[in-house]
Order: sequence, then structure tokens, then C-alpha cells
Amino acid sequence: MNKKVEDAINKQINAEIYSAYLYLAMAAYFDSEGLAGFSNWMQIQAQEEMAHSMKFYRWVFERGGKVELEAIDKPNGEYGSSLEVFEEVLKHEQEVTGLINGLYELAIEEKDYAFQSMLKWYIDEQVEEEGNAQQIIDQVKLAGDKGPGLFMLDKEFASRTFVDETQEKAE
Ligand code: OFO
Repeated sequence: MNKKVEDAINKQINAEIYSAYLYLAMAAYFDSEGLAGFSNWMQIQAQEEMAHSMKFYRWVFERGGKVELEAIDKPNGEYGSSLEVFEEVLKHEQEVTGLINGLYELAIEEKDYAFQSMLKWYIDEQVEEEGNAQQIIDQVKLAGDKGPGLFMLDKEFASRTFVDETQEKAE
């Protein structure tokens, strides 16, 4: 496997696991606020991020490369409101989109056509991730930070379940 591509994927495995860790920290914030539905949404999000990292992990082995795991940074666990959390989610996902785009540029530079094709799944996924965060920001703004609106959203988010889309969609 091309060494530059292998190193970049190993970094991305770390970034995806960091995302999982960040969303788990956000889940813990929501639990500390008594918002179990919001916490559930974030726990599912953390599972999705682990699945994203595992898709890269499987790819490295499929292409005969070596997975090297690095330390995971400590995420911020302090937030002032639900709105602040989701604004942070959107900002984070925009950064991840930048990382995925960077990988795609590398795949072009290195003429790794198979990797370019595989990355299309992540490019589409990032559109969805940013869209979801933006939608929730709008909903939380409408609901207000306390009161019945937020309670209704909390109930709605309690029903989110995990579906491993990395296994469902064609690779
Ligand atoms: Fe892995 O998509 Fe979010 O970070």
C-alpha cells in the first residue's frame, strides 16, 4: 500500500475515533442536564463515528497496509446550552469534511483510483452529517433552550437507533 495514503488513513482512523469520543462527551453533558433523548442521539452518533473509523480500518487491511493506532485527544465536555453543543457539532463536521476532501486530493495526487472511489461514500456522508447538524440547530432554536419545546425534541431523539450504514451501502 502507498505509504503516504496509509499514513493519511491511519490519521483519519484516529480522527473518526476522536469524533466518537467528542460525541460521547456531548452525550455525557446531556445526561448531566437530564436530557436522556439528546444523550441517546449523541451515543448513536458516537457509534456511527466508530463505524466510520472501522470502514477505514477494514480498507487498510483489504489493501495490504498496516493499521497504527495513536492516542486519542481529550474532548471538551463543558457546554453552556444544547444550542452550543449542536453548533459545535456543525463546526466539527465541517472540519471533518475538510479532512475527507484532503484525503480525496491525496488519492488524486497518488493516482489511487480505488481509494478515490471508496472515499465517495464519506463525501456523501459528510453532506448528510452537516445537514443533520444544521437541521437540529434550527429545531433547537425554535424549541428554545428550556421548556416544552426542548422536552418534545428530547422525546423525539430518544427513539433514534443505530444502523451501521458502512455495512449496508455498497463499498
Ligand atoms: Fe465521521 O462523520 Fe462525523 O465526524
